[in-house]
Amino acid sequence: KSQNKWWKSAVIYQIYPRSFADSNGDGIGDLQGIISKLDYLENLGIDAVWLSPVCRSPQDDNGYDISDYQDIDPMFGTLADMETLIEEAGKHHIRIIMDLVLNHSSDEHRWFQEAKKSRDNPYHDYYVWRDGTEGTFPNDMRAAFGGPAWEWVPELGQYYFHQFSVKQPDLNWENPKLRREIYDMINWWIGKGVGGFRLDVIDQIAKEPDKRITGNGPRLHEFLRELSRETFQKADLVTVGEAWGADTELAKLYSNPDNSELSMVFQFEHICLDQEAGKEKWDLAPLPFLKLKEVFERWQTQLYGKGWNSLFWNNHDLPRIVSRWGNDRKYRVESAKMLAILLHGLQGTPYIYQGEELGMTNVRYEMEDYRDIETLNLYRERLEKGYTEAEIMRSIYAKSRDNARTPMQWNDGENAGFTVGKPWIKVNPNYREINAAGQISDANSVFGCYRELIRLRKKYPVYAEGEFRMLCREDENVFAYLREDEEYQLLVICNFHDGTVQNPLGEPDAGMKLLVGNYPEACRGAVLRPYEAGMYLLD
Ligand code: TEU
Ligand code: CA
Repeated sequence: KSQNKWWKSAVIYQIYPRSFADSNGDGIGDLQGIISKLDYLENLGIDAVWLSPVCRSPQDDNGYDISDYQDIDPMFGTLADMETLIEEAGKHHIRIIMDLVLNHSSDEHRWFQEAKKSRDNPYHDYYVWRDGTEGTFPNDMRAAFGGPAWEWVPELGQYYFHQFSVKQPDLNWENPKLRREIYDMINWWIGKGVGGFRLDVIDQIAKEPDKRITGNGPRLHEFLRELSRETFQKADLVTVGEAWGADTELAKLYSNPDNSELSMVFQFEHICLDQEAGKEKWDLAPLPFLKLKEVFERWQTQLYGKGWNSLFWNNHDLPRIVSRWGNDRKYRVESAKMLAILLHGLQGTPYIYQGEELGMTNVRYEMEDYRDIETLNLYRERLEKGYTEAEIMRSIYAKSRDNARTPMQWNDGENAGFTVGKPWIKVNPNYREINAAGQISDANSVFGCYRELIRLRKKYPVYAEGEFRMLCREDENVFAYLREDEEYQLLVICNFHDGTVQNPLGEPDAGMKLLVGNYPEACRGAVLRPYEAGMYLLD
């Protein structure tokens, strides 16, 4: 068992490969493209890259529908390219974390092709089937991307269960043969030298559809402990489970310091706050700021010493944070840095999603320019339900997953330097102002701020280990907290508001050393300017 927890002071960078860098002009990002940007990533200072899926896939859900777990999709390159990436990244002190999609496979996976041949095919029980008659579903469960969660296979006279698209049949974790096959596959990747895994919707593997159970099924942690024992515990890896259904108690199980399950989870409590209670993410509501503070405080204090947090504002499913909870018009740079400072002072492992370090923003496309299956289905469904076009577009502008999937903005040249061909999805038109080339050598850029925050986390153990204390809990504009260990006290003050506010902590005194801020001159007096943020070391 490995006790070496390198990932506690690491910062991880997420790459969405198809939108990162295209090396061969087909308009789709690829592995050689990533290899060509390793210097950029090393300069930023990150320790590991989480790669969204690059395995062979018909791309119904952009790679989250895998048809061969042990091969690379030709769109991204070859297995040899993947081996080169792992090796070259290593030379840049970067580990490669793969995305494991274990809740479902593609319907084009060999297992599923076999499974639907007959009820007594050895692979039939790798998936979740129910008898029935055509048109009468086993129950009324719905799939995440719309429509029923059951699909009829006339040849078998059975339905298969799918929590996501029809092309993503759910795997049956009750079957020990399937589990063994998955462990062998994972160990094969470990043998290739990957640095860890991100586990897609891992809280949904132990489903019991007859009881309408999808998340947090009764056997979930039993399966996870077996998975961890058979695979992850044999190497020095970081593992992070995507768990929409995790509260702090469950997170302690997942990230138990005894290493019996995973290193940490992604939990989404903070990121679901700006939607109407009990409704969908498309049903927009203003962010309840005091609630946001309460959620962070609860996670920071309850996991202290008992589990491990991941820290994120963004990923490939979420809108851009500067557009969402900052201000991408008047205070783009200031608010992007404020959000970075707020998050990077907390305990946990920070994740930066590609382009976040540049302050990349949401987009507003014509409907025909959207690509995401979830967005396309939503548009159709809500039109049918009688929503107006304007209402639907408002939700899509705010929450479409394509906000995160526009090509990485490398420079102000054609297609933002992402491709010399025609990009698979349009580039955000603001790439002439917002791009990496304009920021990498500017310490005052958003990039410069992220780079500094990463450097500080490596320098002071208080970031990884310090205790968290919330300050001025009731303040409706300011998010402020302390982190403390025996040696250091770190103070973070953030004005979350787009106007000037009173600093509830009063005027900064001479004993406060500013480590990072987001205005050119340090704060004077007892006010905080719009989105002003500071991270201080106290003596
Ligand atoms: O996402 C899990 C998930 O539940 C998503 O459907 C999420 O709710 C949605 O994107 C929010 O709008 C993971 C992956 O991150 C996502 O990209 C995949 O589409 C999904 O699993 C299926 O594999
Ligand atoms: Ca390409």
